[in-house]
Amino acid sequence: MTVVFVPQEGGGQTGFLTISSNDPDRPVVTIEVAGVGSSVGPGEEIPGPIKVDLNLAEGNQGLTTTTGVRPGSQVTLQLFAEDFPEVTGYGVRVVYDESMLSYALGNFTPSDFIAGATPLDTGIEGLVDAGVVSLSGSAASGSGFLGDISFDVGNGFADSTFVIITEIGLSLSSGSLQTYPVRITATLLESSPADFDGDGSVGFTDFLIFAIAFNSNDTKCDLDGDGSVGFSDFLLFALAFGK
Ligand SMILES: [Ca+2]
Ligand SMILES: [Ca+2]
Ligand SMILES: [Ca+2]
Repeated sequence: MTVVFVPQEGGGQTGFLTISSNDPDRPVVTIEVAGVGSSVGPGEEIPGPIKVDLNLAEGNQGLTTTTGVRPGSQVTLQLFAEDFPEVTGYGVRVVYDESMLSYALGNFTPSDFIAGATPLDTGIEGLVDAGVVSLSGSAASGSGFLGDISFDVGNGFADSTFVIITEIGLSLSSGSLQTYPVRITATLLESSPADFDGDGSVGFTDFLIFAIAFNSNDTKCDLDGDGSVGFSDFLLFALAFGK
């Protein structure tokens, strides 16, 4: 039986798990449970044997903050093994703010780091467990690309949000399970309103879009919201340029 702990606030939490059954000797069993909540926000990083990278180019560029995130977009984290012992499987527990992001089952796409391993993912709102297990006994060790995990950005997204790996589990070839409590954060930031093409920065292509919209009533380029694209918008655009 798996018990999932999703605290509404950080810090230590305790409670009781009561199991009622038709066992005549012990019809009710009460178990004390405790856990530590880690909030979905900035905090001290606790590294582990998996790294995240928000730069989708091949390889680990170590990008842990990305801009240009907007409602309706999708954010993908690349996962990388670092000096794994010989493993037949691995998993990560990822928490996120469900008012801003959502995870659809199947949005974890493993690499062939462990040949022929079977992907598994499960989750509830705000939490996903994803990983692979080798049913054939194939194993792998060392460092390398593990796969992609993607989140959909909802209409509730504004300003910034975080995706945090809170636990890593490795299934060792010896048969034992090694777990690591970690805190590995990917920070997702909204883009500037002047990033008209949504590529994450305000650059020359945005200037071209602005130039075309100048003197029109294009709402996207009406940065001060006065109903038309004019000189005051140009000043706001100039302030954002290059950021
Ligand atoms: Ca990369
Ligand atoms: Ca841009
Ligand atoms: Ca305006």
